[in-house]
Amino acid sequence: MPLAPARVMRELDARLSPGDVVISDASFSAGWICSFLPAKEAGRNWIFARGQGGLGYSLPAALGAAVARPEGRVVNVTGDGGFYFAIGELATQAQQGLRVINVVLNNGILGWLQMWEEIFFDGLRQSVELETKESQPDLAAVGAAMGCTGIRVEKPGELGDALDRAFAADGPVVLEVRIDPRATPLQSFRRRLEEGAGGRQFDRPGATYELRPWTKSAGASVVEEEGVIAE
Ligand SMILES: Cc1ncc(C[n+]2csc(CCOP(=O)(O)OP(=O)(O)O)c2C)c(N)n1
Repeated sequence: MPLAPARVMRELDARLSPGDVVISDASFSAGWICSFLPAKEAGRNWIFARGQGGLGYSLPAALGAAVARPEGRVVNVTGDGGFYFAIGELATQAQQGLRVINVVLNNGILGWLQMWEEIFFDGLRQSVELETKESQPDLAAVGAAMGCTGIRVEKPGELGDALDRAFAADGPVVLEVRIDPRATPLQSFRRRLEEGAGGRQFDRPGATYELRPWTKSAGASVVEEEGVIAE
């Protein structure tokens, strides 16, 4: 506890068959799949939001895949941030009775951006939280309200049964898994977070990120006065 996303991939792997489709949203979901979920066969069965890496790709993409493979099983893996982009399409999945398992890796935060801010903006934490202690969206309940089976998992030991239920369902499922908000599949992020103290100090080739010159909006001066943006 909190649950590691690699465990989710491991449990998924045990239940997937050749021909099943896995769709990844942008951000860490793609890294968890690539690192820990071996493809069962060659072919276009593992589908990623590449190109622009647009969040919100996977839920509607899963709709298309499920229509194309009505006998198959489609698993959509997404973060909570990406999931929010296209939540209305859950109703379409339900209307069409599509056998999509929407696995939401819910870390309560825009994880990639939070770590990017922390590493490259000297510990800044701004506009990334998707919940507070007092207010946490219940995504399994959202799924149920939209006509899907809603399942919520918080403990690693609950995961197997939850996935068995999801794979046995005849319509769409929202399987919300609360995961560790500090988990990242990016080795470079892990290393930099362990090393700490400002990403601009790294001297390994390819390990530095040069910020482009700032374009300041009218409101930016307020932030500057607080000394958050150092130039
Ligand atoms: C449409 C779109 N808007 C913004 C971004 C920039 N972006 C990349 S990763 C990320 C955070 C995604 O958060 P979440 O879906 O919760 O996944 P996590 O990073 O926590 O794995 C954002 C906003 C993007 N890739 N696509």
